Amino acid sequence: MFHSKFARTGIAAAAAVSVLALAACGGSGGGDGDSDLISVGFSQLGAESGWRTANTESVKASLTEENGIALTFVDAQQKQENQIKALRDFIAQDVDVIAFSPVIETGWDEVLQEIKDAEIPVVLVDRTVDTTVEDPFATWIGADFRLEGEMAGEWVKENHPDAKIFELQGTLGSGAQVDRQEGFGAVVGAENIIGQATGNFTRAEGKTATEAALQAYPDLNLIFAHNDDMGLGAIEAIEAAGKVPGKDIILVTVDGVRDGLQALHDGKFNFVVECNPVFGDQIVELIKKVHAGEEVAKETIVVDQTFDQTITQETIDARLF
Ligand code: GZL
Repeated sequence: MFHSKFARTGIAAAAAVSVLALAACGGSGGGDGDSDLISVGFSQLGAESGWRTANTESVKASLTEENGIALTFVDAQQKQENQIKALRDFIAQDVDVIAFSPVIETGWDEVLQEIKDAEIPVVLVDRTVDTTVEDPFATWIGADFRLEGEMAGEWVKENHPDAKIFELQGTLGSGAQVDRQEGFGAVVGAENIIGQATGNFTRAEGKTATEAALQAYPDLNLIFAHNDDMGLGAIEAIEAAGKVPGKDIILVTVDGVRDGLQALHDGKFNFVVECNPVFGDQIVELIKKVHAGEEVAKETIVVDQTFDQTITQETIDARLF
């Protein structure tokens, strides 16, 4: 996944050099100049899910003045045009560093080139980009979405090899949707997936998509949802149809937010692949290194784990999100 991502974005080994060059020519943007805080423009894609809410909380708790950051945080309500506007505003404000989580992978070429021309380094957060711009960002931090799909697929292959699978896709064209779908399909076999529809990573749209799926595919008996929120919406639709989630219809999801793990503990989900949103502290460290012109790893993988119905209430209660 990362090879294809880097290949897609044409990132050359020169990335490290370009970051050092930025520092050398003082091209790291001026921010307000006289402040010793690092001015950071952060474009968050939205507030669509429990995962995003936890991620935003982690970002805001870490990118603070006490940690040396002057943060401008903008929520895009899941609209790419809002993110692009925010990124252009950050250029106009001449921030020191730009960080953003792209709602979908494509459509960023123009603004990424404008950011590069303004010599403002980019820290890419969570979602991935597919761009022709050379060396578009200094570093990316997030989860291995393809592996998450593969882990979900391995559990299905092991425990429900003959399942008739319906796939609730995340936001179409987002890195999380593309790669989870690829990883899952590669393991279970595309021929075992009888239908797919997007629920846009939200509970409401996951419910609507599942209502339609239950009508269209009466024999479906397993749903792979690209996130917990769509899975929770699916539970509502399944129960409204007079069926028992976790029994009549097996539910496999990704994220591991509290509501999802509670559904797992209550027997309504069957398997959850974690996608940890709490990495604001790591983002701060990357921002400081990039701003200082230090070489940083091109990617930082946030480690995940998996959960099944043996999960305890104590484990759920002790979690950060
Ligand atoms: C994954 C993140 C996804 C979550 C969803 O890192 O991009 O977006 O899985 C969220 O809950 O909407």
